[in-house]
This record gives sequence, structure tokens and C-alpha cells, in this order.
Amino acid sequence: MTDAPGRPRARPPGAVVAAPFYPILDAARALTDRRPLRVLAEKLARAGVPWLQLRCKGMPASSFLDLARELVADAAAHGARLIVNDRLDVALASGAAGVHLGQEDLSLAHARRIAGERLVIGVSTHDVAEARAAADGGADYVGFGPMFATGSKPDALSRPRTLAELRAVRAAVRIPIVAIGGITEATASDVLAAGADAVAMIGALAAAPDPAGLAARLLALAPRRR
Ligand code: TZP
Ligand code: MG
Repeated sequence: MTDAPGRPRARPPGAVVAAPFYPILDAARALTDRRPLRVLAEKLARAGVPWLQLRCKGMPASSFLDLARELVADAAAHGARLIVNDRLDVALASGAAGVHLGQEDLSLAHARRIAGERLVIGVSTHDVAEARAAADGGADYVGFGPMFATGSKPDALSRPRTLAELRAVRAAVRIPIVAIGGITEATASDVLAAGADAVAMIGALAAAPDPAGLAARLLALAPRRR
């Protein structure tokens, strides 16, 4: 087991992914109308989702920041908090609660040096070594996947991970694990049972006819026993 080395922590361990559902709002490169995304964020927050992530691949920083600021406020109105994908600068400037970093983004060490304890920092991982490195480096949670085939991340490492690999990551780190990649309502329980603290979804959420209902059902799934 590894844990963050003796750094003072502003956030209680385990609070970061306090619910078994972690929705990701994926904004298109050029988002002409921000209202549908804001309406979705509000529905999710009203349904009780405590954390949501905003992902804006290829979006100019100024537009990303405008959207992040709006969603931070929308989420806060219902007690939810926003995590910004990829961009530490946007996370800090928007007042978001955290940033999610991929293996090719700004390093965890640099991000933590800049943000200190102001931000929750999550890191995408694909194997035990990456998960251990993230935990040892002071990440607040790790993403792990892709669990299944996904069309939402064309550059995702193509081989879906197995539940056995997820179990191995669970045994290796104590920080929360967010499983991601092709997860649906039908597979969420198996993924949680294998040791994930939460399931992240892009496609299944975007396709849901009733996103608030989906969120409510996923939030009701049994959390992993700690
Ligand atoms: N990282 C690994 S898989 C993935 C990301 C961002 C895509 C997840 O989207 P979906 O639609 O839930 O498979
Ligand atoms: Mg990234």
C-alpha cells in the first residue's frame, strides 16, 4: 500500500470521491450554445452528484474558462463542485475545486507545487505502476481505465483493462479510484465491486434520456467497503 508522503492535507482522505458516480461533461471543440451543458450540470447537481468534471478537448482557453466559471457557479448553487480536465490554469482561474491530469498533461509534481492544497488533483492511470506513482506523488484520486471499449477517447490506450487489473490497482493504492472507459449502468456495479470507489461516464451519460434519473440510480449503488 502506498499513500501520500508526509504532506499536510487540507482535505480528509476519502472525501474526494464521496459518491459512486462521477459524471464528465464533454464539451465540443467549438461550443456555440453553452446552455444545454449548463442545464445538464444543474440536473446532475440537483440529483445529488457532489463532483462533476468538465472536459473541453481542443477548446480555446478563454472559452474553456468562461464555461468553467459558469459551471462552477451552477454546481455550487446545488452543493456540487467542479473538476477541470487537463488545464491547471483554467481550474485555478475559474475557482474550480480541482483539476484532472492525464499522463501527458502538466505533471502532478508541478501541478501540486503551483496549486498547493487549493485543488483536488486527480491523475489518469492505466496500470499499477502509474497508480502507485500518482498516489506516492500526492494525487487525491486516480482514474483507471479504459475498462471497456470507448468511443469518447480515440487516443485511449486501446486495450480495455480487466476487472482483475482494477483489483490489482485497488490492492496497490489507498486513495480513491475512479474507473472510466465505456462504463454503463449495466456494468457499473461490477466495476464498483472490483474495487472502484466511483464510475466515471461520458457517453452513457450523454445518451441517457433521463440523466437525473441515471445519476440518482448510480448514486444509490453500494459504495465499496473501506
Ligand atoms: N479516459 C479513459 S477512457 C475515457 C477517458 C476520458 C473516455 C470515457 O468516456 P466513456 O464515453 O464513458 O467511455
Ligand atoms: Mg488530459
